[in-house]
Order: sequence, then C-alpha cells, then structure tokens
Amino acid sequence: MTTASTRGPLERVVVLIPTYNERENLPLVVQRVRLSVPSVDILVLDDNSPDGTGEIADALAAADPQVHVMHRAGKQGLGAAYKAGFAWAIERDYDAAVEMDADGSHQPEQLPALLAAAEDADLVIGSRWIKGGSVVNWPAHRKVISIGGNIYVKAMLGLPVNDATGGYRVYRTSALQAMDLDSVSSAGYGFQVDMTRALVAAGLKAVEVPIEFIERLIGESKMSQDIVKEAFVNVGKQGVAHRRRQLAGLARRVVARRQEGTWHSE
Ligand SMILES: Nc1nc2c(ncn2[C@@H]2O[C@H](COP(=O)(O)OP(=O)(O)OP(=O)(O)O)[C@@H](O)[C@H]2O)c(=O)[nH]1
Ligand SMILES: [Mg+2]
Repeated sequence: MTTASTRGPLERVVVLIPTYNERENLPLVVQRVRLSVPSVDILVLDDNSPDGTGEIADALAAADPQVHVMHRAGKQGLGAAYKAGFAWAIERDYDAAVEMDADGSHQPEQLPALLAAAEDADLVIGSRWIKGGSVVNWPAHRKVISIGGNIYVKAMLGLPVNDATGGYRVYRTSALQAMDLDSVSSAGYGFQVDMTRALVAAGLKAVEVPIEFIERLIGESKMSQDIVKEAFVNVGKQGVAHRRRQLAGLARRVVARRQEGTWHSE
C-alpha cells in the first residue's frame, strides 16, 4: 500500500489529453497548459479523429519537445485511451499523470492547485460539487444528472468524494501501479467512478479540490445515453457487491465476538 511517506512534491508530470474530433480546441488547450505549468509534459491520445486532430497534434509535437502524441487505431472510448496513457507515463517514470479534457471544460489555469494537493494524496479530483466548485453554462438537466449520479454513486459505493464522475484529475503513478487497473472496465463516465472505487479499494487516498467547470464552447459532445446507462448499471452492480462484502464482514465480526463471548444480544 502507498503511504504518506512515499508522497511528496511531484517532479515529473504528464498531462494526458484524449481527443476525438477536437481540431479547434486542441491547440488552445495545449498552449494554456504550457503557459500555466511550463514544467509539465503533454501526451495527446488521439483515436484517429476523422477531423484531422491527429495531424494537428503531430504539428504541435514537432514544434515543442514537451508535447507528445499517441495515435490509436480508432474510437475506443475515453477509458481505453487513458489506460494507454497511464501505461505510457509509468514506462517513462513520471511521478504523476493528469487527466484533462481537450474541450476547455477543465481549465489548465487551475492545474497548480490540483498538483499542490497531490503532494499529500494519491488521487486529486477537480470537484464541481464541493464548496467553491461550480459549473458554467450547463442546462438544469445536466446538473441534475451529475448531482443525482454522484448521490447514487455515494449511496451505492460509499466513496469518500462528492464528484466521483469528475474527469479533471491527478493520479500519482505509484497509485496507478498499486491499484487493480484490470478491474476497471467501463468506457465512459463509469470509468471515472470505477477508477475512484479501485483506488479507494487499494487503501489509497483520494481528495477533492474545487474547480470551475466550463461547458465546451466549440465542437461536439461525445456524451451519449449509452455512456450514462453503462455508468448506472455498473455502479449498481458494484454497489450490490460492496454492500454484500460489508454485510459479510459484519456477520464475521458478530460470529467472532460470540465465540469470544463478548457479543451480547439485547
Ligand atoms: N481518445 C479518445 N478521446 C475521447 C473519446 N471520447 C471522448 N474523448 C475525449 O474526451 C474528452 C471528453 O469528451 P466530451 O465529449 O467533452 O465529453 P463530456 O465532457 O462528457 O461531454 P460535454 O460536457 O458535452 O463536453 C474530450 O477531450 C474528447 O475529445 C474517445 O473515444 N477516444
Ligand atoms: Mg466535455
């Protein structure tokens, strides 16, 4: 298990930016990251975007040695792209990997606050739903889905965070190595929840830092009903398993105390 003693300042950080049809957004977000935290590297994970985002990423990488690109065969979902990015970061001995959307929703200018919190945590989640967090330009139904989804997740899985679906994150690579990444299978929003569950299950520490999340201004959303459904069903299944384990643990404790003679029913 990773403990506080193995944490501390992050020397080498890579920002993972998954892209699918983000040709207009990518140059801007890359520039903002480089200006906000000049020491960090960037890895663009492009799933062969039909709009040519991959070529734009190549041009950015050619102009800046701190920008890298991974070209992937086709659209395989956010989760698969991030997992490939985590492996890339671990292989190259980065101390931390950041998850950041390309569409400007996650503001690079807020990255220093997330990185500072990561000095004493294994996972930092940029949170919309704690004090100081906010969402700009979301219609009421998106807020309801997100807040309701997070209440559902908390009730089912008992996770110690308010924004388990949030996708602006810093992971220590030591945590990514310590947790069971193979148990994380969801592709969409469920991926973020699943990652949080697996990290907490490994005894690692997740904290939240408030962020202002800004809805994308340019380009199309890849959010779909299927992604929401996948998250709902998976969290439900895991929630039942989680509560079952809790009940089994309670039953074991009752039996053990009875045997010790320290359990007295009223
Ligand atoms: N590599 C890769 N990136 C993806 C895939 N799906 C989405 N993305 C990227 O993941 C990030 C988040 O996707 P969005 O479409 O913004 O999803 P969202 O933020 O949940 O939806 P909106 O709030 O409507 O923008 C963006 O940078 C996308 O380009 C995918 O299958 N592969
Ligand atoms: Mg978005």
